[in-house]
Amino acid sequence: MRAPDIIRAAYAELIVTDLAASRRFYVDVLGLVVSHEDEHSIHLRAFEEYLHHSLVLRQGAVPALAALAYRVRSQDEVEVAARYYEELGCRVERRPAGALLGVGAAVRVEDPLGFPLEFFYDAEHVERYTRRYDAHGAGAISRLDHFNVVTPDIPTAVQYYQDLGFRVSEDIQDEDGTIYASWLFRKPTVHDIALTGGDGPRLHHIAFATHERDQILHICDKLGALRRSDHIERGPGRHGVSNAFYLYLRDPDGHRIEIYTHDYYTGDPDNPVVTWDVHDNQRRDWWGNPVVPSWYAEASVVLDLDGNPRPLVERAEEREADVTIGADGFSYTRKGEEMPEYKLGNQL
Ligand code: 4SX
Ligand code: FE2
Repeated sequence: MRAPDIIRAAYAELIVTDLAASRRFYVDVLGLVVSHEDEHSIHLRAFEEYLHHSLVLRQGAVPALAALAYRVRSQDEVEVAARYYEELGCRVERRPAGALLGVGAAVRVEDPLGFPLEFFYDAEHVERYTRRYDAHGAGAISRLDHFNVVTPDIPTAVQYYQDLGFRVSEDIQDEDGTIYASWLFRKPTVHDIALTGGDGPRLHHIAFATHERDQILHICDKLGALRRSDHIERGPGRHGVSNAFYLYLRDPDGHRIEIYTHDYYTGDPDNPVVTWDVHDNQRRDWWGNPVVPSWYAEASVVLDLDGNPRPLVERAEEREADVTIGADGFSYTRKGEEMPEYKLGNQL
């Protein structure tokens, strides 16, 4: 059975414990556009999106990921996805038209890595706010860009995604060939999905794109002005991997949201893969700023299709945080040179 023709990462459904608090964060602070809301859920989109939603917030008891949705190229591909996962022996549920607000007949699966995935094509079109500059504000978020998930066995996960038709753009390895993280794409950017090595399945973050770095800096300024700087977890900064400008926020439930801009085009068939050394201090922050421990350690619980939390499988291989914690002397800014004394204290 061939793999479905996936276009891109399209939306995420998150369980949140206080819908009103989430609304204040995603709508009042981040400026996402409400496509639908009722007492159980809020469907949101960013300014350039014309499909009904790129983020669904659903009220629930425990913060968790309920689904990551990929858009496929046609309605026929939804059934191709169903058969593909049936053949893999995965649990597959068809959601008829009308079952999911804003999207047509879709399929949800529990994938081999333990993640709840959705495949859809038909979707309700809504107003695209591209030229609604009156509504944008200085921190305008344009569109969903990617998902990042935590999974214990990166080579197995990379193979699974390559079989689905994704291509690797960048990864992080050590000299023994241990792979700590990998970035893969369908749309011609650095990624639709990033695989982060750790106990999984867990959701590391979902990322939205802005057009400009200024918009990310404005979000920081706005959070400061609102005395909500505690939503900022990491950044702003420049990634090594992807070259994107970034900011990581934590929502009121602790779900991690990245705001991301200025990665690069990857669409040619011979797009070169970039491999980073796990000891390179500039791999995750091009300016060499340390990554905060919570960024490595914390991630959201993932639900099965019944809404129950998935048990975690531990990562057996070395963890990136352990490789880079402490003054092990193996990290470098210039290979072969010692780190200056004042840097050794914050090596994570
Ligand atoms: O921290 S990394 O520079 O490895 C990185 C993390 C690069 C791109 C991303 O989207 C990300 O979340
Ligand atoms: Fe990211």
